[in-house]
Amino acid sequence: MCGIIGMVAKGPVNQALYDGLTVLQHRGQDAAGIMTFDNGRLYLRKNNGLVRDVFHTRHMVKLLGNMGIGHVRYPTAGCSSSAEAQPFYVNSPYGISLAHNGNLINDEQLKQEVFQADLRHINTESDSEILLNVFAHELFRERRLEIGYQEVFKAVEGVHRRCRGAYAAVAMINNYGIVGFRDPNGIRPLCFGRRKTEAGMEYVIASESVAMDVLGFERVRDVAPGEAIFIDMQGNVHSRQCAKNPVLAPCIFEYVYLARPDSIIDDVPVYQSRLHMGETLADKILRDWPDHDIDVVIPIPDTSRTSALQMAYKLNVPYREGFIKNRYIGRTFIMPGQKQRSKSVRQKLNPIELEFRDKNVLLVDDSIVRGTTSRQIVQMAREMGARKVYLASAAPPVKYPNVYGIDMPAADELIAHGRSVEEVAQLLGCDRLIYQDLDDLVEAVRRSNPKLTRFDCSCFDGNYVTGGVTSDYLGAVEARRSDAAKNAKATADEAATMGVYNHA
Ligand code: PIN
Repeated sequence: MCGIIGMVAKGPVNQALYDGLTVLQHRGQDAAGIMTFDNGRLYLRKNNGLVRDVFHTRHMVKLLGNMGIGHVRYPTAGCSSSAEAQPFYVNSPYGISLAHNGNLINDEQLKQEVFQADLRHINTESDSEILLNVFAHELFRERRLEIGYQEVFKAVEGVHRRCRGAYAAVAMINNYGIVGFRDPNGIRPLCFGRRKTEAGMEYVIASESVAMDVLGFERVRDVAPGEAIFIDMQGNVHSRQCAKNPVLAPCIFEYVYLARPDSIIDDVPVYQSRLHMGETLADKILRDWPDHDIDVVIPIPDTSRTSALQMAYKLNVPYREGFIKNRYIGRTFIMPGQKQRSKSVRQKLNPIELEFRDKNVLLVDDSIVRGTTSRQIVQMAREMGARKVYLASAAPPVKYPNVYGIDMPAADELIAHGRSVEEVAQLLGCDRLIYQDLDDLVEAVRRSNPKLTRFDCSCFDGNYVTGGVTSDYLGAVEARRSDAAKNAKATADEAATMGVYNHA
């Protein structure tokens, strides 16, 4: 998962892009980058790390210009080399840079095409570099010295024809402007905003509306699936539907966990959808377990708080904060001769005994993925003296891998994959496990915008909205995502970095 932003303004954009990336930081903490354009030149700073660590004053002063794009990255395929920080850049045609959120599923085939038919070289393992080269090639087809929005939209049409998967992207074309586009299913979010200044209108395209709120922009609307919005350097805005059969099917996991609660995605306030999830989950308990003996509802912070609050209200049971989250998690230092030890859940979440002792507690989480933290949390609740420990998940069982840009483990590492609810409950060690039903989750989100008829729910039901997700493809994804593969890649990356330094 990643966060992207692009801006065409009347004054310098460096600080605004930095601030925008800071509020999109939850979408990726692995790497960050900003590319700006000024007076015929590009300026770039990108590296691994958090936004506040990547950009120092010495970098910021050099990011000149009134137009730029930015990116925060969360690795999707288990890669974390700094060479794959975004934005990416190609110098032909015109000089194009791009920031991408999502994942292409026909990347292998595209990589071949890009090399053999388009005569372009891809230098990283990143599908975002492929997306950039496909876009660049489609723009190059026109072979014009000067272009306008018509050519830009034609190039996006070409991208939609060739690329499969999830992509919300912003691309900056030197001397022309910035185009934002969303795949024909609108799987990953993208929205458009503007701000009036004395010098004229300024425009922004970003993953989430929260970036607009904090920058003082007005959220105009979501970018439609398949649509492209082009803002030229003079500040003229053009938009067009560039896909043949666009069908909006946003990723439902954005509402469950990924997006900030204060964002609005596809006209659904994320916070409100989480309240609704709490309601539908409480309804399920009242329906299936009318004589429940829950004494207290306790959220597992942070995301689940909104749903848990509404659940408690509907169940007419007190809501209590039973876990305190440490906001400042430090680094883990590995001393010579020691093995890496993962931080215990206790270091991140400390329980308050008073809320557990002799009570039947209902713990609420947004989702259960591997189940590793859930198991430890259930254990902690027992150690604190809880009589019964029940666990509710605002999302249905996560059973299938995500191929659209969320870094989820391989299927056999998902605790609910191939297991019944009872089996999962037993593994987690809880007295009762209540999952949201998928229909209820869909209903909870739709209640805020009934026009939404489809969602990508693939990690819950295994239906991949783009089609083309074959078992061969899933096998390859799993091989890349397994813990073993990630460890091997990390060692290789480390060795590569050392090699570079040794030669310098
Ligand atoms: C954590 C949100 N949430 C907690 C993410 C853990 C699954 N996990 C998904 C639960 S927070 S596990 O609110 O952002 O702090 O099932 O893989 O162990």
